[in-house]
Amino acid sequence: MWADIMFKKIIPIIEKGRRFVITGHEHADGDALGSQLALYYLLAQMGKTVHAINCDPPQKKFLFVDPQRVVKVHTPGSGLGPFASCDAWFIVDTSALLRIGSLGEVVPQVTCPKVVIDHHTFNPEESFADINCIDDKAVATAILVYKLGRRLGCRIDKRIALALYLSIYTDSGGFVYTKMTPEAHRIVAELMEAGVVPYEVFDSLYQTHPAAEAKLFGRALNSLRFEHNERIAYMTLSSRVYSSAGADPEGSENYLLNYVRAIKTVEVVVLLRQLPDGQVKVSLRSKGRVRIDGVARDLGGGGHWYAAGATIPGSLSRVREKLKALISRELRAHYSRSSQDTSIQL
Ligand SMILES: [Mn+2]
Repeated sequence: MWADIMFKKIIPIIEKGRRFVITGHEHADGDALGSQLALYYLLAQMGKTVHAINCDPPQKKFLFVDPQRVVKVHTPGSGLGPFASCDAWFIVDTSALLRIGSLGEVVPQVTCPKVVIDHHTFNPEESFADINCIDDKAVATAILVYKLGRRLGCRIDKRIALALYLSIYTDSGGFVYTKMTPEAHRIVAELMEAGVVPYEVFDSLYQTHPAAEAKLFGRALNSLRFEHNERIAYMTLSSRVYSSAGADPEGSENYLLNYVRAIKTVEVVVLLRQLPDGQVKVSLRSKGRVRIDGVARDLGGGGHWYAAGATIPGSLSRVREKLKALISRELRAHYSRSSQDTSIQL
């Protein structure tokens, strides 16, 4: 395995070195933060001096894995500081310099080896590291960090186990995504033996919604309309609804979209939300068969194939009409490509 060959290069660097820096990608998800913290505590266990630094602060919901707040936030323009004398700079959960924000300007300036540990598809054009330890079959970067820790002869203590667990749990969608393996389950078993309590992680991550959000949910679901044989779901929310519900719109949006996307017949979910400035924020989610990035682009926005959005001027009803036409177009294109499903009436 490629990662094994890379471990042979990384281990002597760690064994000989004394000071290390670890960085995760911007807007760190559970895997980026968990891998970063696990590696931090593994190196600290070996008696090394370690700095963990990102371009932006961790999301609040993940702070339970970093009670000592070891992950610091970089101040752009603050110079090289303690990093100038480091023996290696680890970048976890990305191999692209663009994904580490303001630190992308600092990393190329230091002379020490840059070591990427990652599980995303490797793009040589975006690569900057001296060593790329990548296994794109791994369900999480944390699997590689775990294996590296084992090869270094480290103990997986509770702090490390919790960080690794957060990574694997979130990046596997709760151990169900297609990259999940028996090996990853065995590692998870070991993390539980080290003291991780799955229910506590679940509780910290997912049972933290404010009560006001439930009211907002009710209003949003009241506005739910279906089109195209329940394949497209629309929700519309005026700015008045949000202010009266008292919930944080950004925080509840994803939850709402995922809930509606889970309806069996639904292929695409559309949420139209009126912003205080009168514009309409369009959020689109697809189940993974109909691409919606083109729709977002046509509205002047963007995003991924199956999760995209745009912010546009106009009334809720005008924007909705515009979207109906664009999404019908995508559906027609999709179903004319897929010959299996000929029963669909548009
Ligand atoms: Mn990841």
